[in-house]
Amino acid sequence: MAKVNGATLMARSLKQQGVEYMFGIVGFPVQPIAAAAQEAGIRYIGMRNEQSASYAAQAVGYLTGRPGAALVVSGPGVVHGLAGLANAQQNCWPMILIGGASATYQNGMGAFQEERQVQIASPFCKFAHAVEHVHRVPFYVEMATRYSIYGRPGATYLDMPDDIILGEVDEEKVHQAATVADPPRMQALDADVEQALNVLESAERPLVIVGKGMAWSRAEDEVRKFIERTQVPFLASPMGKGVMDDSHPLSVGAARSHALQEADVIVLLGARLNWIMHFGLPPRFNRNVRIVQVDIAPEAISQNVPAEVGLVGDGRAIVGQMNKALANRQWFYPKDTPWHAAIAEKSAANAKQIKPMADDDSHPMNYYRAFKDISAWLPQNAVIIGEGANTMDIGRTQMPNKEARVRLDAGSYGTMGIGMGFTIAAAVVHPDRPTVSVSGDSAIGFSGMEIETACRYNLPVKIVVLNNGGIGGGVGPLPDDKTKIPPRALIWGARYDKMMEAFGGRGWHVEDPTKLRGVLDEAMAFKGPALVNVLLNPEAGRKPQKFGWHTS
Ligand SMILES: Cc1ncc(C[n+]2csc(CCOP(=O)(O)OP(=O)(O)O)c2C)c(N)n1
Ligand SMILES: [Mg+2]
Repeated sequence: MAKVNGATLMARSLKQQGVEYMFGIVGFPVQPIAAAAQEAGIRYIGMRNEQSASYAAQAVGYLTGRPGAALVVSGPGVVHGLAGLANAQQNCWPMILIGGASATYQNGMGAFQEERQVQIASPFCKFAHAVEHVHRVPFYVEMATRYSIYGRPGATYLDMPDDIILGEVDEEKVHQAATVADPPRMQALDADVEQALNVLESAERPLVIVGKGMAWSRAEDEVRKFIERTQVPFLASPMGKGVMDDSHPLSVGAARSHALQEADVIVLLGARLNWIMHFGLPPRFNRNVRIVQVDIAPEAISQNVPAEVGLVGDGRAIVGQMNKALANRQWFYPKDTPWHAAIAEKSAANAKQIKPMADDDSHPMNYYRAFKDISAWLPQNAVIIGEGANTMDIGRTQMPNKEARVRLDAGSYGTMGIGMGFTIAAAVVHPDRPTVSVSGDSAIGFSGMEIETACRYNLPVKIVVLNNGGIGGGVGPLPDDKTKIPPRALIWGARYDKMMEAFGGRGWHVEDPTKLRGVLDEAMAFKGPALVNVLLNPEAGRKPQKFGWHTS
């Protein structure tokens, strides 16, 4: 009778569940799983740190709708992978972490890299389990897949002990599992949809907030129809950007603070009132703001601010319901209102404030000058990854998106180090699109060795490092007394471009802003991985803010 081992069953089961990409680092005991994955037709990408592997796996999940897999060795490999689990949990992105484990018959004996892996993974996972019999591998992979994408998406963990990976069973004895269908799309009650529209109709200063939940549910057509039909101004969350075209006239992006502060009714579409949205509380929000909330998770309704109407279910299905219900109504938000006028006025004032900085050709340059050329250079269909503090926050306002699911950044967990994993994931999922990462010089350091990964697979990623010599700004030349180096300082002008060249890609270093565009064009024309290191003034900062981004 034909026999099959655990590694092969794992690979076949993942493939059956629509898992097309695996990121990992091999070693004891997972090498056979990586080999079997390639054999089964899964694209395997060998990474340099398990953090990046698990960041890449979740980006694949978000971009494709099926979880990506991360494969890590026992003990320290799993511990590194936890960073990705935590990030996936906060972002609500699906992934499956597969941790090798020491053999079950050595449990508790102090085996090589022995760790209580299911226990440490559990707090960050929707489902975490050890596989205890070879024939049950497909059962657990089905469960891990289903939990990762059904309901609120998130991370799952499977523990694969050495003796399960190498153990064999008769093919006939394998517990076959069904293929997980795409998630069912739950709808809201029609009466609640009507109530939501009643609240919206009663608004004087309505605002729609579009979150990445809409991108996840592929609701872009429905959301676009909803905004066009209602004519309500909208604000995108950092990764909800592109569900609506950022350049749409109803976007309040450039008047964010004002819109949040003054809106009297907010329709939250797949976005949470967490720190990114200042918890929905004063002084950043109107004290009496009324909330209509669409979310896939019932327990998310009314988080931080009680929702007047909660619509629980799939974003695309529910916005579609709202569009249908709107067919029976005459109402739309009028074009000539003081609310539109106030938003337009704030946007214009914002643009006026930025213009002199964007036009400033002195060097070292400031952020807005760098972003002027970067955004003019960005191809419209690019996947854009942003990472850093100022680099990411300013980049969010200065690099527009036209499409859904093409903006990835530090996200709900504010994680530095995601950039290279996300960039590599985007490049393998979307070989047809340019992948551009704009990273701070601190941010690039967290996973910088993945530059070798990008070069090894010859992924044509374009990385721009905004080099201000520090975390949120540096000090320029460092003091001779090294004990006096400020904690935020890095080497100003460090040549990250040479890291790229060291591994076979191409790098450029730019100090003169008038040279920046030409260099960016050269980098784009180059067929392989490229890094453009842009020297910024260490003192450059954001335009003066009424409130800081990171504080409430
Ligand atoms: C894992 C992790 N460690 C530390 C931080 C704290 N942190 C926030 S932003 C940032 C880096 C910002 O500097 P940089 O990437 O150079 O961007 P800049 O603001 O200088 O443009 C750091 C270290 C974090 N968010 N995540
Ligand atoms: Mg910096």
